Amino acid sequence: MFKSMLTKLKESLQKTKKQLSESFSAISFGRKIDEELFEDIEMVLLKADVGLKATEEIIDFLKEESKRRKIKDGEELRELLKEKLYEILKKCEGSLNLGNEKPAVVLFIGINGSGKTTTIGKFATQFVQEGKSVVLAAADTFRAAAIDQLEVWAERSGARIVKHSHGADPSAVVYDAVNSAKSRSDDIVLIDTAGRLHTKEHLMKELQKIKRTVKKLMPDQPVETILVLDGTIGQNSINQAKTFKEATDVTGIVITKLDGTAKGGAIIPICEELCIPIKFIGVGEGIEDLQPFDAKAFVDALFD
Ligand SMILES: Nc1nc2c(ncn2[C@@H]2O[C@H](COP(=O)(O)OP(=O)(O)OP(=O)(O)O)[C@@H](O)[C@H]2O)c(=O)[nH]1
Ligand SMILES: [Mg+2]
Repeated sequence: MFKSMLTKLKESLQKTKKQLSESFSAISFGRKIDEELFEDIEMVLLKADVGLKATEEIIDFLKEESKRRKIKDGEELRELLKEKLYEILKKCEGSLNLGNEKPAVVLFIGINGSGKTTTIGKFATQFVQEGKSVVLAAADTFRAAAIDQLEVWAERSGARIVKHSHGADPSAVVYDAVNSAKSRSDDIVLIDTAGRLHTKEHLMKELQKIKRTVKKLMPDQPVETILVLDGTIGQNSINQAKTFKEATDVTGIVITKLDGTAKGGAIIPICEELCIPIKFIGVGEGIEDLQPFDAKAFVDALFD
């Protein structure tokens, strides 16, 4: 990872760092290791949005390993915590699956305002900079301003946009986008969809229809399906994600808005409970503020 990216990551995780590793140090440094200390650490982890299940697992690990390695004080426990978080998060790294044909198809889904369109804009910019030809499919035909918003991103990034009018069938837009990209041998189609509550069944069905549409045109091509989760809502995104996962095959996660939230610790239960690769993270509103998720860089940024 480039140095500038690491700096940005550190900056954006400041609040989470305070909530997680700095609170940990504050209560554990200079203390002897006993049951009372573990109870205090448990509180710190829970407050940092690490969640009940992951917290229990981490505490068990700290107890066992501190005994086994004959660790005597809180400072050394910090290294153990780092080690455990890395072990958990490492399992969730993953890169985009763009398949072997042209175009690659990436579908973005998630609840209202989670950051889908912005994330698409960031991806489009990065792909165009790599010399790829990118098509944006304006399949959010529900919200009036959504098509205009995507159009701005198309201009900014240098991607081509395929759009229909407000209220059109999203699958029809997707059909046109993928079909035209296929005939022009474009590299990638990024599909923007309307924000939807995971509890609305007909909206979830719509996602399945979009996928079937792609599959009809490109039966052998994977549809990389990215669930965009808002990092500022912390653990609340887990239940949301579970319902999306039930409705459709989610193949990757992007967690946005990790800058400016203290709830970034939720990435740990998101990783543990969903078992879906976290492929990228959003660390700001700018074009360049999308980074591949790198477990080591993430843990280092939280602790160093
Ligand atoms: N700070 C910060 N803001 C972000 C990030 N990603 C998105 N945003 C902001 O979040 C807000 C919503 O982003 P959109 O991309 O419009 O979200 P959406 O999921 O497309 O929203 P709907 O189409 O209404 O469902 C915007 O103000 C974005 O600038 C991020 O990583 N960091
Ligand atoms: Mg949008």
